[in-house]
Amino acid sequence: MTTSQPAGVSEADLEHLFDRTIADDARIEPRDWMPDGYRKTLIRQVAQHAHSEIIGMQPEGNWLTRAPSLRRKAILMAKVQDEAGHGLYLYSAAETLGADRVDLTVKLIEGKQKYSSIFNYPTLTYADVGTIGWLVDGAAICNQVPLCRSSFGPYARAMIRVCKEESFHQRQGYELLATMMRGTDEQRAMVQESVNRWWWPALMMFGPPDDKSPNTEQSMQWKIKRHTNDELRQRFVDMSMPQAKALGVTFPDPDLAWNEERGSYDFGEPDWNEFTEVITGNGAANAERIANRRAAHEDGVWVREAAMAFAARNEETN
Ligand code: FAQ
Repeated sequence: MTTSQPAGVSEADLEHLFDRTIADDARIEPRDWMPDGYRKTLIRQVAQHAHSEIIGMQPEGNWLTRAPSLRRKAILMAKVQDEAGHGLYLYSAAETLGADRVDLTVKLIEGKQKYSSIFNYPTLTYADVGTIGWLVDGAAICNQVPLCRSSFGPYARAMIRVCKEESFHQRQGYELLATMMRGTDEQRAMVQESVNRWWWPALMMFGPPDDKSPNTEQSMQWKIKRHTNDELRQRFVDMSMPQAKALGVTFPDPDLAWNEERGSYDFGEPDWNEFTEVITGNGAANAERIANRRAAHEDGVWVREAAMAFAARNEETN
């Protein structure tokens, strides 16, 4: 990893320029000088984000062969492919920071880097496809729209396109659930049961509470993050409640209630022990997700070798 330091310019001057760029709300670009901690934090967050998009293909991918119609199958296939694309933009953004894509994947499959807790829950019914679109993509949008203003240029720009696609994902999930809610009692029950399972894990996507989040303060100072985990969680609850009412479902939280004074919903505490278990590898689907990712990585060896050989031959002939 290198830090550009033009000859004759002191580290203090570069740091000053970096601080001014952040204070002015301008973007840090890959060739700019940046503190090692800033680079390290970004690689950590962007890699975790990239891994989440790629691992996140699995829960919904589970229903591709069993989608109930050609139309639903085409929508789902497009959505899952979009997630692959998001992973690729994000690995590219990590590469601009000096990270190596294969190295990041190896760290993921060796359990040295995290991915979002949400993808360690199984998709038990077809309604889960709709609920993931509505709540999981909904939470992802809530978290990622502010990241379009993140201080690191390539990450912020990647987020603009990602958010546009996530909005389509959220709409297709909502539309799927709305269709099921207009169906039979059995379908309505299937939707409610699915929402009951995904609500709390969706709230956990925003990360631990602010007083237990070791990275938030520094990431906010660097304007990598623009809001705290709790601020975004609250925004998500407020955004989801009217949608749930329109859909005709409830969330499994007896403490959910409108707070007139705050102009927001009060809500209960997620089970943070469960969150810790899931992010330390003990969730229902962790082992399966990583085993699948490892197999795909190993199956892809010949493709990577062929691509490298092709690139090397092109270089020789040019
Ligand atoms: N899961 O100090 P903080 C998607 C870790 S994409 C697992 O608060 P930070 C699209 C955290 O890394 C979903 N680990 O950390 C889609 C840290 O561990 P470390 C992914 C979590 O970074 C939809 C430790 O806990 N989105 O859904 C989680 O300031 C459908 C302490 O936490 C992003 O990655 C968690 N939920 O804030 C795809 C968005 N939360 O690294 C397919 C970008 C926290 O120190 C289908 N990331 N941890 O060992 C972010 O905004 C932030 O990284 C947070 C965490 C908010 C996730």
